[in-house]
Amino acid sequence: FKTLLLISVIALLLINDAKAQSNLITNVLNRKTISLNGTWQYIIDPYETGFYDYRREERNANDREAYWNTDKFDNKTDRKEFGFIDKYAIKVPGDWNSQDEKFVYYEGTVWYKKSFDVDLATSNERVFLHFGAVNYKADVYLNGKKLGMHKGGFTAFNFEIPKTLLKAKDNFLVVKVDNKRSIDEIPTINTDWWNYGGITRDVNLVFVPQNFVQDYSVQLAKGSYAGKFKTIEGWIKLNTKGQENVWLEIPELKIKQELTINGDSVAFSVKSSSLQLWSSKTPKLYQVIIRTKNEKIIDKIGFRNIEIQGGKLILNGKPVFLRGISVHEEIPNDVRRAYSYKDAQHLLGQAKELNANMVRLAHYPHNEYMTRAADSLGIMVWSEIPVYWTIDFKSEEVLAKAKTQLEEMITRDRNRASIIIWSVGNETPVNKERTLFMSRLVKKVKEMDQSRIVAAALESFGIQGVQTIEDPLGEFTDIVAVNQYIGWYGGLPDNSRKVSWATKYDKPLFFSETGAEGFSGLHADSLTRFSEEFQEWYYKEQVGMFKRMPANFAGLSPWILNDFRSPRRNHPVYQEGWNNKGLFDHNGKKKKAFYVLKAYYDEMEKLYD
Ligand code: GCB
Repeated sequence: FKTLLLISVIALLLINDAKAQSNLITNVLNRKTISLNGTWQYIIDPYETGFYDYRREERNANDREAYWNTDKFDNKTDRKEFGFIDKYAIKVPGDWNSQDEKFVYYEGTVWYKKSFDVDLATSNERVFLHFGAVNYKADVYLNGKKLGMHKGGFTAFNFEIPKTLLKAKDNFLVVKVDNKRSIDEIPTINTDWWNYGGITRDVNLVFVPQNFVQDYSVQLAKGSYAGKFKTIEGWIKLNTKGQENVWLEIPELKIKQELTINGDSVAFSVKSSSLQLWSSKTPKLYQVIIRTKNEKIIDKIGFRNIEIQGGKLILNGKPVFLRGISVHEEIPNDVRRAYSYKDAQHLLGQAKELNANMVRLAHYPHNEYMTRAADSLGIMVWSEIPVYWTIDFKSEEVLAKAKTQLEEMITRDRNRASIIIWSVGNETPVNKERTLFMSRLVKKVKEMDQSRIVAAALESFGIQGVQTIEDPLGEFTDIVAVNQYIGWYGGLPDNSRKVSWATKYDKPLFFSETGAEGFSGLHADSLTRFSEEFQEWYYKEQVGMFKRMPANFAGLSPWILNDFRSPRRNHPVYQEGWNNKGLFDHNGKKKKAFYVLKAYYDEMEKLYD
C-alpha cells in the first residue's frame, strides 16, 4: 500500500540537542573498523612507576623509562626496567580479575600494550581509536605520543589518531588502566558490586571520511503514535562544519529524503502512514540509512512513544506494566564482566524465561550489545549512571563528571527504542545538596532527550503503615521509583502485609528494587535466613503486597537476576564474596523464588494484554 510522505525540513539547528553532543562517534558497530580486540600484553604497576619518576613527578613525554615509550633496547649497554612480552598476555575485551588468580582483588594500574599494522597508503580517511569502556581511568598513548585520557568505567570514548603518527607496521599502542576507587569519582569508593578492572569492552580503529556523520537522532516524534500519519523526527550531525547533502532513507517505509547541512547539523521531520510501532510484543526495527557522498551508515531503529498520563505509564497510547528485573553486567558462571552479544543474549534470555518485559541495567550503562539485543528482543530498558549512595554532592567537579557520564550514555544509545528510562542515580541520601545535584542531572537529561522518562532509585525503609514517598527528588523525576526490602533489611517478609503505599506526587510508582538472599541449595524452613525457602517466602509476601498497590503502580525490577560478586558480602558460608539475591544462582540454576515471580508476571501479562 501507499506510503504518503510529508517532508518538512527545519533548517534550524536544534539548539539544546546540538549543544549536548560529546565528541563520541556513534554506531561504531556498523562503521568501517579494524578490531584491536584479542591478546594484548601487560605490566602490573601498583606503584605507577611507568607514569611517575622517583620524585613522584609525572614523567616527561620522552622519558625512556615511561612505559608508553618503546621497550626496545637501543644497544646492549642500554638499561630498561620494563618490557612487554607474551609471557604476560591478557584478553581484550575482558576484566583482568577473571583472567588470572593474582588479579582477583587487584585495584590499581595495569599497562596494556598492543602492536598493530595498518595500511593507509592510499586512504584519505581519518582514523579514530574507540573504546567501548575502560574501568576506570585510561591514559592512551600511541607510538610514544599521548592521545588522551578518559575517566568513567562504563561509557564509550574515542580519540583521533593524527595521520602522521600512524605507521604501516608495528604501531605501539599503550593504555594505562587504573581502577583505583576514589572519593571524588563516580562511583565513589563504596559500591555493592565488584570493581572489575581493565579494558572491559571492544577496542576498534574507526575509519571515517574527512567530514563525517558523527551522530544522529532518528525517533518517533513525541506523541505521534495515534492516527494514520506518524512523524519520525530528529537530526544529523557532522563532525566538522561545512555544507553537505545528506540522505535519510528508511527503505521499508519508502522514505528517502535529501537534506542540506549548513553548519554542522540539520533537523528533519518525516511523516509515514505505514509505520509499525515498536513494543515488547512486536519489537519492529527498521533499517535506517544515512548517506553522504562519501559515507553510508546503516542502523536498525524502532519507533515507540513512552509518556506519563494521569499518573500512568503509557506505551504507544496504552498503559504498560513493567515486569522488570535488575541485572548487573556480569556472567556469574565465569565470574567475569559480560562484554559480547552472546553474553547479552544470555542475560536477556534469562529475563525472558522469567517472562520479564523490562530490565533495569544496574548501576551503570551496560555495553552496547545489551541495548541492541534489548531492541531486537523487545525488552524495555532502564539505563543508569553510577551515581550511587554517597558521592560528593557538594562538588561542582563531581557534578561535571556525572554530567559527562550522562552525556556519554545518552549519546551512545539515544536511538535505541528499548530504552525508555534514563536514571540519574541510586539510593542517594535525602539532603539539600544532593537534591540540588540530582535535580541538575535531571535537567541535563531533559536538555538532551525529551522523549524518555527520567528516574532515580529512591529509598523507603518503613516496615509497617503507609509508606508515603516524600523525597523531594520525586518532584523532579517523571516516575517515583523506590527500592524497598521489607522483610530482608528490616522485619520479616510478612511485614509487607502491614504496609501500604502512597506517593506525594501524581506520578507512576515503581519498585526499582526488592529482594532477599537465597543461598542456592540451602533448604530449610522458610524462617531460616539465607535458605531458598526464606527467599521464596519473601517473594510470596511481596507479591501479596503488589496486588494491593494503588492504581499508579507501574511495575517493578526486583533485585536481581543473577547472584553477583561483591566485596561487601563476607559471610564465610552463605556469601564468600557473593551477593546471593539472584533468582538464578552462580551456575545458572533457578532458585525457588524464581517461580514465584514468574507466576506473578504471567498473571500481570494477561491483565495488561
Ligand atoms: C540496594 C542497592 C544494590 C544492592 C542491594 C543489596 O539497595 O541498590 O546495589 O546490591 O541493595 O543487595 O543490598
